[in-house]
Amino acid sequence: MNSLGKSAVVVVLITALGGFAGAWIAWNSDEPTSHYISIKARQYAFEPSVIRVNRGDTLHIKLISLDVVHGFFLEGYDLDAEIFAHQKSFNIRHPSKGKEWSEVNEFTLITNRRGKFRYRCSHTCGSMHPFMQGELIVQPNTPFHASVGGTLGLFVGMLWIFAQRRKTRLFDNGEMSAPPDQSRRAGDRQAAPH
Ligand SMILES: [Cu+2]
Repeated sequence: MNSLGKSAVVVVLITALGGFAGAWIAWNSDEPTSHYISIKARQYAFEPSVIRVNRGDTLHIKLISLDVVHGFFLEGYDLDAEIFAHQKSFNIRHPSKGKEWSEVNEFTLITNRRGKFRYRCSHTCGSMHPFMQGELIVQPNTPFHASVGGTLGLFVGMLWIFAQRRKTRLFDNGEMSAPPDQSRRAGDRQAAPH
């Protein structure tokens, strides 16, 4: 392999290493944040209709209905709710654990699963009821950290190549001590007749 090929391999390795380091840091250090979210239900939408958080965050959720009885079923988190119009409290249950409702003013959810989870109205509330839905997006944070790590790695790799090139150039210009046979040839050239 020539020196250019070797340099390329080194840069790729360092970049990948930086990326992995960034991803590893992200994986182990999702800083948990608390979010206080009031979700308003009305015919036929949830407000907000998209909730974007990071994995490991704690969500304190209040559900409010502005008109009729609505439901709130969150995919992937085993949660269903029943929201009565203009009331502070609402009912929740965990479908996998039974049909009993419990009345609460707020519930807490830790976003331990990544991905997109739909929430939809689970109580028939009118003609457009099937379209009443929103989306909880739980982001991993990983791509950002990995790209920062990768960029840093690339930068270090470039510096390394630059240092290598510079060393080679100094040799070529004779500014650094060259091997003996080369200096002799340079001397011969200078001594040649004009
Ligand atoms: Cu509804």
